[in-house]
Amino acid sequence: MPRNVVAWFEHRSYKHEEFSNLGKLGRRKSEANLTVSLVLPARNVADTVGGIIEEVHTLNDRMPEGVGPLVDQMLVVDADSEDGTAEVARRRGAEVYSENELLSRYGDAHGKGDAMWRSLSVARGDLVMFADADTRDFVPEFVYGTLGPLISVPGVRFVKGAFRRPFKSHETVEQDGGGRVTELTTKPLFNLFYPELTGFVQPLAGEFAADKELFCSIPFLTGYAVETGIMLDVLKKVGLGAMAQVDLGARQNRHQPLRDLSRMSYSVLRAVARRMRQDGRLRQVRDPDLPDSLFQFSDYMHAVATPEGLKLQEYVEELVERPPLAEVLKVH
Ligand SMILES: Nc1nc2c(ncn2[C@@H]2O[C@H](COP(=O)(O)OP(=O)(O)O)[C@@H](O)[C@H]2O)c(=O)[nH]1
Ligand SMILES: [Mg+2]
Repeated sequence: MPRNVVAWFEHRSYKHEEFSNLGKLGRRKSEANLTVSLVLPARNVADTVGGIIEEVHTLNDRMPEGVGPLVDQMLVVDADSEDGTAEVARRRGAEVYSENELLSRYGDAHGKGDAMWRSLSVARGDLVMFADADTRDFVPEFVYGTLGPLISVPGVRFVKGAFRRPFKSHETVEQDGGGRVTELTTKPLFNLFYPELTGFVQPLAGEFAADKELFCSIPFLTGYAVETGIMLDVLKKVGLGAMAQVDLGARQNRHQPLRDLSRMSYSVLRAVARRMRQDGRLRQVRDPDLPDSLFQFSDYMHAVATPEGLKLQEYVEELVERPPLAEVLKVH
């Protein structure tokens, strides 16, 4: 298993620079007769969504003559935000839907994951890319980098963004202090229960893409469990070999208060627990120190983004168990 993860990491980790030749990318896209929808789930992001849409228009304008735009449809799925998100997005030329009006027979939308699931009912592209709409430093690299392997690497059906996550607090910036739920919940959980996925640097990134057929063939968990569920379900559907990640540089995200992260962590844990039960993995908890262990390795696999690129680090994490002392003293 670790050998597979290491090999996967080597073969399926890309850099956005590899896809920066927009003419080449655009030609491949039109030769394959592909269209792209970009979906931005949005809740009170009036201050950032306009800039993102603008960046994508600019990217489309940069495509060379004759190959057409890279993004054919820009979709904003809005949580009936009260800050004017929908108006801003519409004014900049995006197609805007209220999450509650899409597939309304399912009642009001349950958070981000539900909004994403509903958006598939109006996405027309053969390829669908999701991106968070609360990003301040959104750059075109996010779009062509994430779509790149999907368009140009045969066999790749799912691409996840990877990046460094700075943590800004008042005046100080800690370069890799962000992404706390990912580091403290998702990566340890994957190491124990889904080691196939430990090579992903940002398994919860909101920037990812797949063919629409794949997205339409898997269930979506609602709320903040959505990214975790998609990772597990895509893995089951197409296997690790059809999944890839791409280094997009650095990405600043709006930080959530710690107490909200606690509930987000719980969503991740519940998603993993539900799938483990369904996959029969609950009784196969990986205990690396036990001889009958399903996975014969004791390493903690830690995928990280660094200034020198993506790295997969291995740590030996022993968990030694001492017997109750009373038993030991009885013997002597
Ligand atoms: N439509 C919709 N979008 C949401 C909802 N909650 C969050 N979002 C959007 O989803 C993206 C990521 O959400 P965010 O709360 O920043 O999650 P985080 O980045 O993982 O901490 C942002 O663009 C949000 O505006 C929701 O309930 N409905
Ligand atoms: Mg965010």
